[in-house]
Amino acid sequence: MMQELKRKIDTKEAKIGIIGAGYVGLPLAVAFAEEGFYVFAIDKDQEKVEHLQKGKSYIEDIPQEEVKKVVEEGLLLPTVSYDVIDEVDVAIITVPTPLTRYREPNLSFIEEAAEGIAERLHSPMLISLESTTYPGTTEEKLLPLFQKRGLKVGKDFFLVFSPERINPGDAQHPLREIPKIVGGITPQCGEVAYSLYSKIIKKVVIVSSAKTAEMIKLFENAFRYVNIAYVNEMSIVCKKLGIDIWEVIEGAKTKGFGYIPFYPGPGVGGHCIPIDPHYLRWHLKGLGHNELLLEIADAINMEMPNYVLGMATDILGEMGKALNGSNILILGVAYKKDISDKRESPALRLMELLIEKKANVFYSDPHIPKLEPKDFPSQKPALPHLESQELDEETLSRADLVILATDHSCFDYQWIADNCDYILDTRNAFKGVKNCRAKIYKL
Ligand code: SAJ
Repeated sequence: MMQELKRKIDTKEAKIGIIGAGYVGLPLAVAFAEEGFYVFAIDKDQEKVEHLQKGKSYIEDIPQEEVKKVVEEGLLLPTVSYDVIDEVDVAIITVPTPLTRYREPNLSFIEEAAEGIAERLHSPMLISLESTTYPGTTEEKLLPLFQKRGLKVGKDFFLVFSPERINPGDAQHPLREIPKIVGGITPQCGEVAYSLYSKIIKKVVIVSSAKTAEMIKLFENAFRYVNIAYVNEMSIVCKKLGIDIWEVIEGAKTKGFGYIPFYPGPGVGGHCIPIDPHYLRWHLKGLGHNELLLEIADAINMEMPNYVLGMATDILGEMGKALNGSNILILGVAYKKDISDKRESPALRLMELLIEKKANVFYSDPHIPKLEPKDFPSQKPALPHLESQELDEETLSRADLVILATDHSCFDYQWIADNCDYILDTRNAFKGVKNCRAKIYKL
């Protein structure tokens, strides 16, 4: 069976079903289709499927013409139906793995996808789980579901975990260039997945097990989370010592080895970094191990919006003003620079805190035209509907305090600093500004 499946992959006869056509699944589907595979992009969002069927892209990194071409060639087949799994040789799961409101893993999307496959499992077939999850998910959750069909893993079907490493907005690291980790339930599983992913990705690395691959993803992202927490705390320490953290970081960078620069900010946003460590922590708690470092890192990173709120309060205090009734302009609400993704954005948490203190909050972010109550962490209906303000002299003059939360490249920092009085810079974005009107405070 393995040889038959590998042959179909090598000859590109193999049909691929990708479940979850989001920022991970869609680029993967387009890449396989461009290689000449028939690819079903399976998504329960009818609107997304219709968009794709019209050859339209809803992912910034995937150009319209790339989608249009493979759809018109009949190689990319968008559908809402799992029934197509009956005819695929490969099924790849790229569904979201968010947190619940209580910051615990929400595996419901993976379970739904796995059940959809299990009902239609046939031989031979490769299943690859890409969604970030805790070590053991593939072996403990997916494998038993598939084995119930009476088929043998590593013989009749092949099961791997292969972490997604898509980096939205990062043109330097396109999908084909990002090394792909593959960990199989059996060595044969890893081999089959290796032959599949090698068709579209330059470097594929087989590791010894699915749970090793699951751990690698969490390990690499928890590394970021902890190091960002470290530099966030050091920014608070340096403030107390009257030392410029940004100069300290630049100084440490001169060493040139044994040090990797991270930068303080208003908090940690995104769909990976603040989320993934919780999958590990939650799993370890279940095993009776209280993971301390991640717990402390989370506390520090989650506290940053509050810390920035405190700085804003002190700055307004110097003007004899209170937060209550002050006009605060937030520059940049995306979770990081030059993208339009606002998931878990710390700027939104900061805005919520300011609104709770009855400040008049408005924002300007060319990447994010509007905000609704559901965009804010608490999702309280009482939160405002806001629209991104045109960044002109009138908007700036309305602000008692301008807070730079996301350092988009499109902002003209010299012009901003020349046209307002007080700035709180949480990203050192104004470092190049000279002789300006504004008094600039920074983390
Ligand atoms: N952040 C800081 N200080 C830093 C770095 C990041 O405050 O020094 C903040 C960002 O502002 C953002 C959050 O942390 O709010 C996450 O930033 P990120 O640069 O880690 O960006 P992400 O979330 O897009 O992370 C992705 C990850 N890619 C995948 O998981 C496939 C990560 O592994 C990449 O290293 C990262 O992009 C990247 O390098 O851009």
